[in-house]
Amino acid sequence: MRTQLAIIGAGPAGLFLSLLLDRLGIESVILELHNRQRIEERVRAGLLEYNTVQLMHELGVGERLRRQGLEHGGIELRFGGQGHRIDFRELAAGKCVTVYAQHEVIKDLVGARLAAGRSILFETTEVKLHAIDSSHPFVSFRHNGVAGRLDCDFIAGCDGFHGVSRAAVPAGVQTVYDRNYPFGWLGILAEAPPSSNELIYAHHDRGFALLSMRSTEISRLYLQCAHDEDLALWPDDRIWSELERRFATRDGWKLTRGPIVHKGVTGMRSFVVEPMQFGRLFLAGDAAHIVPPTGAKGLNLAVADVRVLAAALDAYYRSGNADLLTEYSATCLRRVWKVQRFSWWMTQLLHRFADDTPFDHRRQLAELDYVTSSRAASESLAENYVGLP
Ligand code: RFL
Ligand code: PHB
Repeated sequence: MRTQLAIIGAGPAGLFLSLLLDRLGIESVILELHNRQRIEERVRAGLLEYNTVQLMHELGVGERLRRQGLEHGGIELRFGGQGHRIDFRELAAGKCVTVYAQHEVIKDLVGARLAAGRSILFETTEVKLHAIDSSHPFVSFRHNGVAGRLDCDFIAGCDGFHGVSRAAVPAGVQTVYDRNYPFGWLGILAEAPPSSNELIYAHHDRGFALLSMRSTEISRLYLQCAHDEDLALWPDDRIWSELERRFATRDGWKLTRGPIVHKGVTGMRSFVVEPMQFGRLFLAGDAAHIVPPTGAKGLNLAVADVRVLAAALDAYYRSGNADLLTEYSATCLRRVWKVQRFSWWMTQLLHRFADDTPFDHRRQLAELDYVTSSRAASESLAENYVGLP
């Protein structure tokens, strides 16, 4: 089999890339480890930046998003028992964000790709990258029990943090920048109407909590917990009581309870590998970087990477000019590091760290007070949250 671009992984990075390339007349084949149902049901992100939403519309996959997405013109930061709104429309040039689940994005993208008659090889195992530092790279794999080989011009490693692409780069070429946080998030989906129209990021002595949603009927809520928290210790009632304590306000705000239909624990890390390219292999999305979810950036950053890659491949195939491909890593990393900074900043602002001193606690509260009372500071938060240009 031969194609122009072999794409490893049908997550947001791989799927957006394939649709962008299709529009440019560049052929690609996607190799995905899991089956269609599994990738279309995986519960993950929920918040799309302004630019991600625009791209869905440009690619002609925004129809369900237009109907079902919930536009949010602000968020609330809650601390000291009081809420403070950050108004994006006023502070970020009229921009807003949209709540629309990642697995719905995946359904829209997979549907569009298959409807266009392009393939995704689901349940492809034993993917191995070969000759990535030559002009004839190829990928070997097993599909439907049969060994296969895909020859290509370039490979896009879009296979997430645990994929095989990053590991194909020879040792010593890349530098890893890594930070683990000594806590995780316990996340639930509940059949309960969201108790607020907008997201609430709550700072509390007992730890961080986040109120988000998936629809007007389904709430998505998170609690800061241990990174290896045992879910067996968290019956539904304990989760709701803990959420109520962390979201409590002085004026008696009420959290609506409902049946919990999904529970999970997510670890938190910041991770960047540099450079994001080696030979004919280009890493994109979580394969190259991870951010803690506090800034809601992971999916959006994956989309930003593949936009850069698609534009560089377009220039290459149109004119033979490889300059943009050569600059791919440096171009992406400028955004990656700004998003890393923002995600770290939101994380350190809102979470409780085990070694926090009373000084750290007072400093956090002062920073929250500053962010919610200074126009300059709240503008900076809003500009980063809706997505840097
Ligand atoms: P993905 O989504 O991990 O997709 C990688 C794909 O590659 C496949 N794969 C392989 N295929 C072939 N061969 C192999 N050897 C393979 N190994 C893996 C996988 O099956 C998968 O289909 O990476 P991608 O495309 O880079 O997308 C990244 C995003 O998924 C991720 O950053 C976000 O989910 C992060 N994130 C959030 N991002 C946001 O922008 N906004 C949010 O609100 C947000 N909230 C979150 C989040 C992530 C969370 N968790 C669970 C980590 C909330 C949470 C709780
Ligand atoms: C979510 O809805 O899953 C979500 C929203 C905002 C975040 C992280 C996750 O910062």
